[in-house]
Amino acid sequence: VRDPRYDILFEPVKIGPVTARNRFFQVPHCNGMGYRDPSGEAYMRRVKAEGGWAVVCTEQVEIHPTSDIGPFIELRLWDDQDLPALTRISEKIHEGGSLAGIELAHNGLNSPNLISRETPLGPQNLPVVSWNYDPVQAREMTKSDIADLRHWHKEAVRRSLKAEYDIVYVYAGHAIGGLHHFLSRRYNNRTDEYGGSLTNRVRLLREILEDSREVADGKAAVACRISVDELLGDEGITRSEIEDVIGLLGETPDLWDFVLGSWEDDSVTSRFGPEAEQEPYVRGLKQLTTKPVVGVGRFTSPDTMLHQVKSGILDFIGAARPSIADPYLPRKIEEGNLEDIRECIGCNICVSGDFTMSPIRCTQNPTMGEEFRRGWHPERIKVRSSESNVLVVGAGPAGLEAARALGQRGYTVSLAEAGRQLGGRVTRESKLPGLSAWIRVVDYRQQQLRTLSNVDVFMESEMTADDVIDNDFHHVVVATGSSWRRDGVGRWHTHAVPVDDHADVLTPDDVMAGLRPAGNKVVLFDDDHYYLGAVVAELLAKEGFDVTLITPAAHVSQWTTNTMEVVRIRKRIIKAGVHVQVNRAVTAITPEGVRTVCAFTGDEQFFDADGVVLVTARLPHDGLFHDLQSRESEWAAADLRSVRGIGDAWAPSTIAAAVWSGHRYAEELDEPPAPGPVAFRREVTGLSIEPVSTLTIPPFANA
Ligand code: FMN
Repeated sequence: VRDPRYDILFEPVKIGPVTARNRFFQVPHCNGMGYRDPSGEAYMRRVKAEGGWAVVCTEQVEIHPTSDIGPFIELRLWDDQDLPALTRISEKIHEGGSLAGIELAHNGLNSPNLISRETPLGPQNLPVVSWNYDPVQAREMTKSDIADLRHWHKEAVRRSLKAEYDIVYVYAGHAIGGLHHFLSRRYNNRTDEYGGSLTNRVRLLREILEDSREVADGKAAVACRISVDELLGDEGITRSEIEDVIGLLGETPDLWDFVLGSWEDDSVTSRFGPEAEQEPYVRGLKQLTTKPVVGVGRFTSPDTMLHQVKSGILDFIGAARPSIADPYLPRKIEEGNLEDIRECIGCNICVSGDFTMSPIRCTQNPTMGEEFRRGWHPERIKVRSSESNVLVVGAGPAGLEAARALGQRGYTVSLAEAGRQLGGRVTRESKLPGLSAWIRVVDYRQQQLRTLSNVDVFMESEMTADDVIDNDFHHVVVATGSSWRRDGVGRWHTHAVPVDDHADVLTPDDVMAGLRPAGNKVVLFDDDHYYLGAVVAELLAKEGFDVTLITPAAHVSQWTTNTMEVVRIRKRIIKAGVHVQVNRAVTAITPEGVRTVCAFTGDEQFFDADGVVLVTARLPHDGLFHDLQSRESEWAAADLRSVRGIGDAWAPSTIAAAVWSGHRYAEELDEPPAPGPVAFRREVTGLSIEPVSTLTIPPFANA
């Protein structure tokens, strides 16, 4: 039963001609599925609607081939051919009882048009601002281009109505939506009536909002998503300019959706920004309009949400990442099950789906992106199909999730952990600078295990193959994690690096266990390229060590370009006083320091160091798995039917991958294997009708 304090969050709110059943609003977010996997997207959105988000939006939808931001996989509404995909998504959102929102986007300067090969369009002649430094320039839009853009947007609104959307967005945010570029002095130096004064820079936004309302004609609401501060001072959009924009246009849309700065600023990770970080930027804007406003801020705490509404900051609690981690978040608040909320940890692995053009994943919610493909659901799971009992060895992220999901299926589960704490690497890593929110991966699962009487947890219970065979387990799953290598093997070195016996070499596991280099001068060799190298460097620097981070990559923590953290990481470690050497590899370690080579020329350079930390690769703890495999002849007598490995013990990867593999194990136990090599349902591209001209091949002119 809902705590009456939260009643206000469940009040219906009118958005122009439509009414949201409560104040929970899943703001637009991409998902790496888009036009390639529209059914995957449709089912993902439906689960959110079921979970109680009154409004469920698409991601940005390209309204025209000149707005092609490929290779990113978003939705398209280029012409009527895209209607079936868009309609399937709105249908699924409606099935779940929510309003469907569509974020129409002309990405202007942000679209390199790699797929359509159209010329990019912008307020002025400028290189496109795509993430990949595409060697492409946008052309300054003429009046006739502007008229075309208005026409395309109207057509997109018309198509959105056909596809039965209830809320149609005009996107002027994140320096992605092209209207943002017109609004911002950073990108707009026009001298005509679309440039110069704020009234001029806002003209196109006003025209498109008015056009959209005219076409929507009371059948759908019109929303405006806008960045409230570009965080560039007078070089870009300022908060005071946005106050003036709302003064000029406040009543034109039916809803305002406020975001902060660029996408990197808006979807900031927990390592770099707290929940509700945007509050100071958004506070006071609602008072400038009678229209409802939605805002974001990685909201996972019902009390923080309450504060946003009660203190008149927001009308709607907007969420992208919290709705990914827990599609049922509103329903859990409504039903009084706060302890069941699967809180977003703010790691942005969800964002990496977009950057790697693969279906969205989530560390906390392994079913994300699997709703259609594998039929997984964040709250429901099929009942066990046998009376088997299962031993899960290791209570890290994979083991915890396997035990939880197996328990939810009704299996009798024993979870054996060798150490004194649950959580494995997550518990250890969450003590490092900036990673404390990651402990939520453990907290959620620990809480769920407490409610499952069929799951027993045994601490300080290291298991040997004898222990397994001598006890009555039908299935054993080994989730014993991994440890960082001490020999330098990784991407750069596929064989051990020469290390002098007297050299002081540590791994991240040593550092997390409290060991420190004996002397002050430390070299950290990062050949892992995700977060840990920089986090350990930051920790040591803050403790007073003189740290040099050496990496063969072009950036520190190169892979975090995919979580949009790379710039903040670099800034943080510069501020922490860490020296950085990129494009350089450590080739030998002596008691005096490290020999290194330039990644390009091979030129050598020696760096003095008292100690070295190697962050290169990990070795799976797969001893128990192999011991059991080698004794397969004894299994039948012990009634042992299967032995499997999951998570890092199987192959080290991300925490998200470990949780996912634990979940997969639980979903698939005792189930018939997939009929073919592909374990999931695919959306296969329908072939177009061949053009007649290709059926008969005419002779070439020069034949
Ligand atoms: N914002 C958009 O306006 N359009 C998008 O297509 C979009 N894609 C996103 C994809 C992901 C995976 C995430 C995490 C965010 C995306 N955003 C997009 C930004 C979110 O809508 C939101 O403003 C931001 O993440 C902050 O909200 P949160 O803290 O609730 O995640």
